[in-house]
Amino acid sequence: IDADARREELERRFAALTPPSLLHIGGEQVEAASGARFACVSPRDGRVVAHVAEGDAADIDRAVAAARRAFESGVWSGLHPRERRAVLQRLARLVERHAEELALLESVDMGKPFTDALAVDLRVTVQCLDFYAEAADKMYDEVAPTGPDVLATVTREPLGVVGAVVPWNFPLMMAAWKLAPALAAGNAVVLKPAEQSPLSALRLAELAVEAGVPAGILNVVPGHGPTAGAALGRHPGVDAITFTGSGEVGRLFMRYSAESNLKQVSLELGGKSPQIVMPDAPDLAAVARSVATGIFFNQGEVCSAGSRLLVHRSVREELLALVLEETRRTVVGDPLDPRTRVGALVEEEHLRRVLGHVRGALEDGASLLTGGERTLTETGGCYMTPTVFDRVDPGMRIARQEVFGPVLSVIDFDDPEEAVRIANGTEYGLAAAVWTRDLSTAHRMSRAVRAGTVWVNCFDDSDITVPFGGYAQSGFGRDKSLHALDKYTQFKTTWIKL
Ligand code: TXE
Repeated sequence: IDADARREELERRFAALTPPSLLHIGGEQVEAASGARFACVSPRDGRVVAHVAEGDAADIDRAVAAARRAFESGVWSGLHPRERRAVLQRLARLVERHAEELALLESVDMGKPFTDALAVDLRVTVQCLDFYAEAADKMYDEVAPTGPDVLATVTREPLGVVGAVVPWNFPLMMAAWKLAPALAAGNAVVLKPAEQSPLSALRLAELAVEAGVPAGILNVVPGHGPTAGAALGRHPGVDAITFTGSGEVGRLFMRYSAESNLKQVSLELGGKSPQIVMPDAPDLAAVARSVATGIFFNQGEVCSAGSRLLVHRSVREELLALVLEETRRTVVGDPLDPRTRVGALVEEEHLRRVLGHVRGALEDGASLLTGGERTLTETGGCYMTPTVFDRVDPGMRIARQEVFGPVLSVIDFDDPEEAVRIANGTEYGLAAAVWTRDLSTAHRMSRAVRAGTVWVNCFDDSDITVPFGGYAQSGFGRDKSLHALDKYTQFKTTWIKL
């Protein structure tokens, strides 16, 4: 296809859309109680693409009340699980049918390449809805081995009202990871999308109504963190918070819980994932491609981004040359252009934050091999050139702090123990990769590295069937897989004396 023609077509299609702009509370689309709206600015070109109703504490109150009423009524939790399955499957089909429209909203709203939004975010969202829909009527309860005079059952019950607070890097996919298992288990949900990227979640709420999700079971309230987010975290009517975002705000949610009703909290926070390349790594060209994708995919705005390349000294020169070649080849530009691999960073403030990390690395003595600056484009917008720092010491800020941008740090090592020590030497523990041909090395290192996911000879490969989440200060609780259901259910013991 002609890339320019495709880009123009997508531009036309977006211009013809009316992006959703109202809160979804109790099955209705409503203005914020205050009447306020906030501007959605596309980082693609700095243009305002929508004015979205700005929810605050009053709207969170309304949404939690609607969710509580709907939950207590049994209109969802009291359904035969098979019926919940059917509704969620209908939602999956609707999302599939509207995939291009949703990918377009996502791409323009937060800057990721449309191609990736469609191929990754939308595909995973549909898979996720289908997976938990299917799980809804296949969860069996337990009978405990209590002996002949007792029948003790251990049954799963929904928690009630779940508050989901999600970030802007995978807005729809993160929402799906939270709400699909929560809804499958019979809960009602109040979702607060990030203020930078509310559009796809609002559209999802419209599709949920069409799919037959009862009024009040899925509420979506866009708004700012310190107002709407905090109100949800502190609300006495919320039974659990499921959060993905920064460590700083994760800590706040624990405090909100402690200071309100001790609601359950699960946190998926940042990362500083190492890619460890051993001297016997298979095919360095393939490693280089994977390293580049692992850090530049989604502009590096990925919690599991492979931001540290830990390379054995014996292969470092060869690998570094290949990585640099891949980096310089990575096309930065308009998210709607099919040639683009790295789109726009989410907003000016974030671009400034990432450039601040670059300055810090230079001050600390890291050596800048390529990038490190804003990319200027014809359309304006928040673009950054893929960046590689060499001679990074594990103690430097750039090796310890999450950058959340297209910035790779190269760190050398001499033996596997040193590699593991460096890998485990940050406060995070979300993901890691090991590249080696040796089976024992692969097993030993994946055991020794403290991370929720360890990839061997690949990076970022995944599937809805495996859990995702962090060790250490990358958080606790797992998204994806059947284990995610543990966050949205509680166990009841019923002890019957016979
Ligand atoms: O995250 P925030 P930001 C990291 C990444 C990034 C940094 C800052 O390093 O550079 O965090 O990004 C809501 N009370 N990650 O500022 O603030 C907010 O409205 C209640 C890692 O965007 O954590 C949004 O819905 N809620 C990451 C959500 O929290 C509050 C993804 C996330 O925003 C709040 C994103 C408050 N006081 C950023 N303040 C990952 N793990 O993938 C904000 N929020």
